[in-house]
Amino acid sequence: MENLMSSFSLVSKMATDDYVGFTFFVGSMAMMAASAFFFLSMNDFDRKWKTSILISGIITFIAAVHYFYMRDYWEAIGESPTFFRYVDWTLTVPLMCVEFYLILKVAGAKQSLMWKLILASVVMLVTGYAGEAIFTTGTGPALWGFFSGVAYFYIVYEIWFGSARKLAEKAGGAVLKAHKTLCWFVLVGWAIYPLGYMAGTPGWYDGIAGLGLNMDVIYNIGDAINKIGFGLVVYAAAVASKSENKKVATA
Ligand SMILES: *C/C=C(C)/C=C/C=C(C)/C=C/C1=C(C)CCCC1(C)C
Repeated sequence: MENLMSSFSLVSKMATDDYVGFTFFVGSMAMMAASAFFFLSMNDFDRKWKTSILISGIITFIAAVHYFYMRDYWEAIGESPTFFRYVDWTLTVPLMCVEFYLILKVAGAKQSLMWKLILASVVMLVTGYAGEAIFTTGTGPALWGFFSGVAYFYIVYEIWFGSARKLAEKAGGAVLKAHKTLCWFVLVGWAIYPLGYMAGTPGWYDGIAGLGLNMDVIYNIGDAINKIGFGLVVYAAAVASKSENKKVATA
């Protein structure tokens, strides 16, 4: 009976100080809840914003599915689920670039802007994966982390000072406000990830693991802020633009 029970058991015991397991678990629930919220509220808005909110929901939904896998992987194997992590990011970060483009489309953003951001984000993630999973010894993590950082700063530059900025200013109102907030997410929220990378590189800052702040805990906090927060900014912009339109209509 005991054997039967354990072979049917879907959960394993989670230690009370297993912060990685805990944040994977809470993360999967938060991502699911956020997805339900975005999917159920998207029909309150006109077409332009509906697509943006749909994508917010797809981002958190893709993350939720990966979080289920990552939690299980962590519980079963006790290692960082680097592969699933980067598959998740490679799907969701380009979708965040699509969000930037969709928001700026009213101001005449061209698809080339979207592709530039997507390409830079893929370079950032592929080189980050190389430093985290392939070239893990000697100068490998520093070198590939540096390449990844260059791509990251290109994205920061493009949205803060490049053509994306000019388009946002042209659009004004709710669009400009959302763009500015999302710019801060990329500058500050996304900077959490290189900190996680450094905490995960042996001999660098892995000492802060003593605080329970290991690489995966840092990545999980970053994901919650950036995926759910990012989506909520888009949602808030949709709400604001709705009341802007109402004002125009009744004026
Ligand atoms: C939802 C997931 C998001 C927003 C992931 C973002 C990931 C990054 C901004 C990662 C950046 C990295 C660097 C800038 C250098 C070191 C390697 C990375 C991949 C951790």
